[in-house]
Amino acid sequence: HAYSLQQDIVQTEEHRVLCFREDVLGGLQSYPKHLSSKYFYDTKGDALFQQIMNCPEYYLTRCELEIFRDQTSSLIAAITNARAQSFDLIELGVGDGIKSKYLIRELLDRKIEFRYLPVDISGNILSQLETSLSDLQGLNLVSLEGEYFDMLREATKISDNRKVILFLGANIGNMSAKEAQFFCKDLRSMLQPGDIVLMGFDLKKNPHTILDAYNDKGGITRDFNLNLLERINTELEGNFDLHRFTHYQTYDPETGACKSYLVSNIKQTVIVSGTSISFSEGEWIYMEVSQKYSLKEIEKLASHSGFSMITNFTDPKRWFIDSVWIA
Ligand code: AVI
Repeated sequence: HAYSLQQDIVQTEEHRVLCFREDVLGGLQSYPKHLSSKYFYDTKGDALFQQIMNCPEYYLTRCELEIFRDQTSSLIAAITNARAQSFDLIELGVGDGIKSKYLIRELLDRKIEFRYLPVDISGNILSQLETSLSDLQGLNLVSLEGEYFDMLREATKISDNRKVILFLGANIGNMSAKEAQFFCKDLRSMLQPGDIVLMGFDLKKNPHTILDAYNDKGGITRDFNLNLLERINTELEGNFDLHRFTHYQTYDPETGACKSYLVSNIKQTVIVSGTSISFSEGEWIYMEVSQKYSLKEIEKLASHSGFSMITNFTDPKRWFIDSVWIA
């Protein structure tokens, strides 16, 4: 039995690398070139993202933390129902889970019955999370490592409890506006009437404030982007020279799209898994979008995907919003 389990682990690891290679080569052989920011989060990427969240320019985490710290009771009122029915609290892309810990602690203190199922693509961050939650007595915890919908399906298999989905940190922003529409529709199709979604959005604001958050003076965001090239070097036998690429960040206040690119400083050829990829001087790789929303756009996203917006929570500066929807 132990042997077959070991085999299983090896196979999923092989499959993971296979998908990674296919995505990377597909993206680098397209025009324009692109990579997926979901691959930012290896062990080094996790650490860099922690540093970003502590950057003075990166306001998002602090704003949402304020919401969770100062409005915990109202948040609980919004996600629990009158019948005090037990529920599954499923968090997609949990990361370090510091914000949700406010909620979880309060739910436990009030003896509200629930189970916590954090989902993340990074097994590394999930084990860190388990350690950080280990002081919470009586927490019923099941971590799920993998892609959002695969794990949501797993969670649905485990039980048919009422579901409360947390999707915080403006993770939705890492999808294009179109992808976000599909995502929310798919999410709705996996839920039952009465299930709740609590989604964090970064709001449109002074474009300088937004651009600065992704162009930090310390260059952490640059390193965060470059780290994906390093990951490709290590995991896919690549030979990217990180010094030959420059981070380029943009924000378009009209569409709300904040995008990052890596630009090739020179004409060059890079090998990835035995495949040659050539870059002209100034050619870019599109790395990530961090989409910003207005309240109107959030309302539209909710209603077009079959949810009703029940309430919203914002920080005092009104820079960030946690929107609560019911299926
Ligand atoms: C995880 N995600 C919401 C972050 C964001 O703001 O888009 C990732 C990030 N990229 C650069 N800085 C932070």
